[in-house]
Amino acid sequence: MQMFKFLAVFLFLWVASAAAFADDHAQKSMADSLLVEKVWARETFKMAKAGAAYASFSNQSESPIVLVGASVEPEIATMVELHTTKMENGMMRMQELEEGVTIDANESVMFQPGGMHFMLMGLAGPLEAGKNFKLTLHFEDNSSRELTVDIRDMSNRSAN
Ligand SMILES: [Cu+2]
Repeated sequence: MQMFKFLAVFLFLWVASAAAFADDHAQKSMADSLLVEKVWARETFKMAKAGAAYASFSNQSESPIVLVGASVEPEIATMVELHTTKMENGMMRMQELEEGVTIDANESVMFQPGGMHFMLMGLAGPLEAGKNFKLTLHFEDNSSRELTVDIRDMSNRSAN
């Protein structure tokens, strides 16, 4: 009899944990719900201390995705900030997006020249056209996603 009780409790726990596990996986992480395209950076001059990277994002889920930050290896730059560009008194000014960037359900957001961008601060060396580097995106739900950023030459001004 004792053995049956034990078995019943064991089975209950097993089923409960299996259900919790399935629940966990029913909802995709923010990182997995995002379609990322056109990932690139502009080459920099030799002595540049900062660079910019761009990408376009499409949220393919029914809930908002919040990009809270990004990072690169120290061999590339010391830190990455999310920036936007605003016209102020006829001057283009960059501003940090401290709250991150929210991509609403089924919406797209473009990071592109003259607008939002990943600001690479403290470049370890110039970003050279033809090379690439890894950029990791960090999301509000603690998921992350690694991107390969292709470096393009200055003459290539289009987002493609
Ligand atoms: Cu910037």
